[in-house]
Amino acid sequence: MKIYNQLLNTIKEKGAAYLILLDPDKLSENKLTGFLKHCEKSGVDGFLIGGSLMVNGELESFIKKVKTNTTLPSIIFPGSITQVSAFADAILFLSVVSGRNPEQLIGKHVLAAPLIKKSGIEPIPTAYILVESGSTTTAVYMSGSLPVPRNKPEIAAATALASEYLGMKLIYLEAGSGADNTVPNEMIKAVSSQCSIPIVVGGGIRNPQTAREKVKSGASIIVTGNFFEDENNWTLIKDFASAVHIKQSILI
Ligand code: 1GP
Repeated sequence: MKIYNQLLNTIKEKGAAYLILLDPDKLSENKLTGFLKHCEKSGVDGFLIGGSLMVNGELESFIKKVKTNTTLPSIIFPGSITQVSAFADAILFLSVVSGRNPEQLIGKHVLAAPLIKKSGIEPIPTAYILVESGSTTTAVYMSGSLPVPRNKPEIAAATALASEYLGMKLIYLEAGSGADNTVPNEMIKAVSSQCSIPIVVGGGIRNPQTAREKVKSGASIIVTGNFFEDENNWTLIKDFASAVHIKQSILI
């Protein structure tokens, strides 16, 4: 549980952790090195790597390049069972607990488990809760399941609590990459009032203030992806990091 414990330590020290999602389809390998350096000096705590739909990117060579250019943890955020690589540090072992599609709840996991064992990387059991966010997101479509209605925080809270009782180590409240609306603060508060494991929040977060609101509502890990696909936004990475690191900053 090395990487999981490292995340817990970061949460304890800084108040919350800030992870950036790297999608090999969207970040070209020639821009990658510069981006990683920028993230390191801006206070990012680690990377998620993957995507619901990987069309062009070659995951293995991408992860190798990430690992040679940063010492920050590289955690696979798999969209399918082909996204397992021994070169990463860990993998979110995601079960789409918001849905009722058995393949996404346990089926794919049976196929992936031996591959993860063989790779030697650390699986982090994660309850993945898709939250309705305006229009149909890739994650919802690809999972073949319904998201939790955004005005039903009590459903998210009960789902998260059941997941914790089942032994999950993280709750991931996902609005979806590029979501119109982020996970509602009320929902994060409801989940946090029920659960003692860390809550990850991602999807549609486009400014540091929003990231800070999610942390104040009870998120322990914030994930952003899309926003930094535009190189002009890279100077804002440090503002996101200090907004998330609520124990360390006086900002916002
Ligand atoms: C990670 O899917 C998110 O949970 C990333 O979302 O690309 O909208 O930041 P964005």
